[in-house]
Amino acid sequence: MKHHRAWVGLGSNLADPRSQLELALEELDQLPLTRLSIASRLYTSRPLGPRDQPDFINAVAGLETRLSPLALLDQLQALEQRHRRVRGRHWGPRTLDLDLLLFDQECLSVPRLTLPHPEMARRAFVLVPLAEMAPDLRLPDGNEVATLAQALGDSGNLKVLPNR
Ligand code: A4P
Ligand code: MG
Repeated sequence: MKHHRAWVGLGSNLADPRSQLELALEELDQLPLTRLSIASRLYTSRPLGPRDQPDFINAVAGLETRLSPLALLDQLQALEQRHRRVRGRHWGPRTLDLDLLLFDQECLSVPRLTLPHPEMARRAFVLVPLAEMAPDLRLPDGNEVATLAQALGDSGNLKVLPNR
């Protein structure tokens, strides 16, 4: 079975976001037929969308997987559910959000999954961590991640989270 390279965006703004992300990175490495090959630093950013919520912590992970895109999405959604369950439903829907950003150079549009992730080219909290790990990476449309990241500049006030 062929190995694929997948990039996953992680986000959290509830219930100790740093711990949510650190645990999630370990859990990504434990998924079936999958290993974590690289993880970005953790970043804080102001919420995109409704502003009356806490700042986010975001990161991006590079996976090597033999799962199909939809099988990987199943695993990511199950992992999100586990974080919600552990923390209880009162914590709301943002204890852990996992977005499948890229899967090789595949373009896909089915109801459950759009590849590349349709918002990624507009989000500094995705592009900057991704460019940090893979400066030469391009989207299937030919755009370079690092160039897109630079074009967004300081949108969202993205900052590297200091070590604890
Ligand atoms: N889906 C389709 N394509 C994909 C894909 N490439 N990756 C479907 C993941 N899921 C994909 O996702 C909704 C549905 O999208 C899923 O059923 C899946 O089949 P969800 O995570 O359940 O719903 P959601 O999180 O409420 O919506 P969505 O669209 O994922 O929200 P986003 O885009 O993740 O935005 N601001 C900062 N600074 N940092 C953040 O991380 N995140 C959000 C959430 C808003 N503002 C933010 C951040
Ligand atoms: Mg999501």
